[in-house]
Amino acid sequence: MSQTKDASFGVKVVEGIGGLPKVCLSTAYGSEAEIYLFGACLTSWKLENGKDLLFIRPDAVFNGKKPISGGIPHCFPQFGPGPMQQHGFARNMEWSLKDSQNNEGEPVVTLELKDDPYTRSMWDFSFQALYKVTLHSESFSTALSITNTDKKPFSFTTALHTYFSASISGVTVEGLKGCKALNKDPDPANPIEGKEERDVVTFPGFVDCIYLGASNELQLENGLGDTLTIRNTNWPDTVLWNPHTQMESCYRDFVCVENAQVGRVQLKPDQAWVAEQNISFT
Ligand code: TA6
Repeated sequence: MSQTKDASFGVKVVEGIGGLPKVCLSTAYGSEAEIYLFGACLTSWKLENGKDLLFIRPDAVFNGKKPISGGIPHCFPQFGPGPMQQHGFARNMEWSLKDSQNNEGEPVVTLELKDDPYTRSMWDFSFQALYKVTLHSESFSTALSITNTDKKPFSFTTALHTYFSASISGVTVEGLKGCKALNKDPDPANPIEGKEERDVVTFPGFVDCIYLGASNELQLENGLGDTLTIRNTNWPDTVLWNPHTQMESCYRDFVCVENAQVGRVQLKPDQAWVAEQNISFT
């Protein structure tokens, strides 16, 4: 890929679908990303060739109420089902754009979410979430930090529920061999414990599996001819999900490979937890 400089790179906020504000990032090298402030959802990541490597489900709504189904929704402060709504509240709240910069042709934005009466009604703690996204020529990086701004301790679980564009019959994920697996198929309420024995995981049917203590580097072949490397720091777990015929209209076109923190993180007042990921085209 050429590394030609272009003057029209940077960060701008425009009206997206449904009139929702969206932050558009573009590098000097032609790559682009879009992040809706609603849910701090990174909905699009394109390389110079214009191909979107992320996926938005056809049933996604952009109404500022329901979470955006696709891209990279946040699950916070709860991953999956539990006392709160599924995957917590961060994905259905408007985050604010706290900072935006250009570092030598690579845009960096930081989005922020804080507690308010709505979050307090479900989770009675004061917190600050900061989500920093940096777009590079052939990759992007995210850093999520959660700070306890309360006077009492709290705990949470979280994930970045990434939807990748894919052709599911050709998808493979490498790097999970040896991990402890919690397989939610057939009963999500009673996951079956096991160990991943395969070098290469494929998606011949319904898949919903949590891998504990996963590698900090995975390789995803998306079945469309692209290889992506998913690296992380301090995201201890990985979740693989494809709904198969539960979503007949679109299951062939995406796969979710999620960096997750399924065990509870405990934070004392003023403590912070930070986890980073980098997703690169190889
Ligand atoms: O991360 C996998 C998962 O937790 C699945 O169990 C499935 O429920 C999925 O997320 C979809 O969640 P959503 O609420 O976005 O439809």
